[in-house]
Amino acid sequence: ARYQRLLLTGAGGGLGKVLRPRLAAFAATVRVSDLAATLTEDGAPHEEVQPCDLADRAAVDALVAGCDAIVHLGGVSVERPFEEILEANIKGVFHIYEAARRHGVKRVVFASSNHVTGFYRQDQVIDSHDLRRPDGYYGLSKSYGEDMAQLYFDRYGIQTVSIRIGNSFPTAKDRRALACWLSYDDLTELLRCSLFTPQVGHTVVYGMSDNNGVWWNNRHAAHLGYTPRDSSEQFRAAVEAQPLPAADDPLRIYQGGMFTVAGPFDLQ
Ligand code: NAI
Ligand code: 15L
Repeated sequence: ARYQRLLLTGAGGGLGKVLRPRLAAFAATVRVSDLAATLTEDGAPHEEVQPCDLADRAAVDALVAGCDAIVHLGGVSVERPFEEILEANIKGVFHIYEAARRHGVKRVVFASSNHVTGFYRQDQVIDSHDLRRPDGYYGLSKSYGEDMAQLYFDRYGIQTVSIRIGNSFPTAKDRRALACWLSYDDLTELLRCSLFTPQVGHTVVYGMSDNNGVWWNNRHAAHLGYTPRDSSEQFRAAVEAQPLPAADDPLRIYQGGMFTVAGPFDLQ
């Protein structure tokens, strides 16, 4: 099965750029979107390029029209002042779901984040039913996005997989990343499972590779059939050659690492 037209938001970002060519396997046409300034690459033959600010409700409505699934990666991806998060992430995710409802889109994959539960300690193992403990405004906005997904499933039957992505970059760069790294190939496989598993309701899954010493148990997402193939072990020797952070360093204590101490952002 493939979709007719899949929307990718955040297409100009780190993960968006990696995923663009890979999504050709999942849909006949991929509509790629980001802020105009960020969406600089030309479209491939299978792509439609449509810049859009997620904070603009009418523009998002037009962006979603004609699509039959959405991979929503767009938004502020680090801790920032509340006002920035409010526009891109909180209003943005509302605009996406409202447009999905109006245009009959039945499947969304939402790029949530490990920062929804960032205040758990690194010596704890949690699953998606544990209480959320966002580590900042960014984590809070992803928590809100998950609640939005649940509401639009309960009311309108729009199904979502919220992927609480760990750390998805070419390599795992520190000890924290060894536990939560997600390779691009495993991310692609998790997207495939999220887009094509028939009944997902609203499923929350942690996005991680088959790493040693993980903090997350995906028992409540087993129906996705996601089996990671990669592991961060390949980076362990290089990482462990680095000095160990001090015992009271948030990077060593909390799952969310330094996000737990970003800010505050005072009025200027
Ligand atoms: P990124 O910051 O490279 O990409 C996000 C994109 O969203 C950017 O290109 C940015 O221009 C766009 N964007 C920001 N505000 C916007 C707005 N108002 N309207 C339209 N587009 C806007 O982040 P990355 O690493 O590619 O992550 C993609 C998604 O996955 C994000 O939602 C991020 O929160 C989430 N995620 C990523 C993780 C990672 O390890 N890469 C970990 C956890 C979550
Ligand atoms: C995230 O949510 C960010 O988007 C990404 O840039 C990384 O900082 C990642 O979490 C992480 O926790 O390492």
